Amino acid sequence: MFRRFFRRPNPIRCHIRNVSLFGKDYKEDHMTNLTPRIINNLGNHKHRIPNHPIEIIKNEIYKFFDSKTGITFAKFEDLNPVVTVEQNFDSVLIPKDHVSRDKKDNYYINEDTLLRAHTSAHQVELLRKKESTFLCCGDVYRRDTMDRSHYPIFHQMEGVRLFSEEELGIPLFQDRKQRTESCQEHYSLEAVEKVENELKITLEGLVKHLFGEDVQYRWMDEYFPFTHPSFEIEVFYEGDWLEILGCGIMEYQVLVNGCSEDKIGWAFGLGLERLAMRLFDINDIRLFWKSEVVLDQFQSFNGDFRQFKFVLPERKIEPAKFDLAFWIPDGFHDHDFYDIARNIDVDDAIENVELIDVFSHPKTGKTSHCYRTYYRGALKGLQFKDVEHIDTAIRAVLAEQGAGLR
Ligand code: FA5
Ligand code: MG
Repeated sequence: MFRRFFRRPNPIRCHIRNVSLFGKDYKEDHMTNLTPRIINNLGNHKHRIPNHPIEIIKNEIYKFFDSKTGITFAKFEDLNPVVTVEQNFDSVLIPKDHVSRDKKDNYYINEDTLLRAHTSAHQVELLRKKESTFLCCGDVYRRDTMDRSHYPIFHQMEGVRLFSEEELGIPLFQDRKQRTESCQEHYSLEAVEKVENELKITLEGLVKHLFGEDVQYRWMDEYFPFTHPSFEIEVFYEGDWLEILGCGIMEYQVLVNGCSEDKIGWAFGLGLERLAMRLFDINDIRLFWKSEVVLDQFQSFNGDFRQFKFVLPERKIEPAKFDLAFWIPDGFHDHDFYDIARNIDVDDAIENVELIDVFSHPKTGKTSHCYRTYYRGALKGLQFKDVEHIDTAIRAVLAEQGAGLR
């Protein structure tokens, strides 16, 4: 599907040089931080693999929207994950200096192009195609921490529903001069209340459809640059609250960008892995990538998604621990360490990594980081001899990048 070029072959080089993705060539620049590990998994979307738990959840959400809401949502699940900075950030009003644009958090192909970090990247593009009621599902990519609930590739579903004045039956617009906590400056309070109510009823219906009437969930106020007001839903899981989705009333300017300036609308974005983890008791996000085991068990899935229980692999050996301390190169971030480790650890032997110590030398001004890496496979325990080569390769890349190993 895609070719890769290295200027000079180097098996441990972390970042790519020039790359061809889905038949298009991209040039590297100062923003490039895409790794071979990510490229090799690009397009490997779990939401389209029959009987994969991510696909099962996707279909169950489709079923809810198709049968319970009384309206038709158009569905998009094959949009290119390679998007422009404009699509991912500008089109949804993310300010130029917003932290979410940071190189440490995203996989940039170059300064203009990245792998989408959320499915909201497609809101405006679909609105411009005159879609006004849709669900959009896709693989998303983020440089993140390394533990049992974070993976650099996961899947989101975006939902958007617009309303015209005619549909809502009340005036949409009112020049309110200033926005308040509960209402944007352009819309009438009545219209916002009605749409917000519709959003909340819809999403509460979805949560109950998935988890049952007695599910413990709660609404939290949130902030997103592209919705106002904004909310999150959390569900109770393993003794704690787990965030499953963000949502809100779409910013009027997003509708303007999407050539839909005569409407009002809601949007949400949810994480499919999080839903599947809670629903099927899959307690390690790496399991979604162990197709042989996951597909084998879900082969017998009979459609009763609430009764189905995933049998977790039994791992008898405790994680093997390695500590690694080094003087960080300029601009080094903990996400850089996790990404170096992920790029080398192609079989997912690492269960989690903790930054256990940060120390600044009073005389030299240098900073040292110490990381503790826990090695244990999602399917089986691992011994020192199984993972030593990974630790050695991580050290070699750090040295190549100018880290002073201690
Ligand atoms: C967003 O990505 C917004 N685009 C969502 C949105 C859309 C808000 C439309 C308003 C309107 P957030 O970063 O919180 O928001 O991610 C949304 C969901 O994706 C989370 O609630 C969670 O379920 C899931 N998610 C986020 N990060 C991860 C991760 N590292 N691993 C697994 N799931 C994740
Ligand atoms: Mg969030």
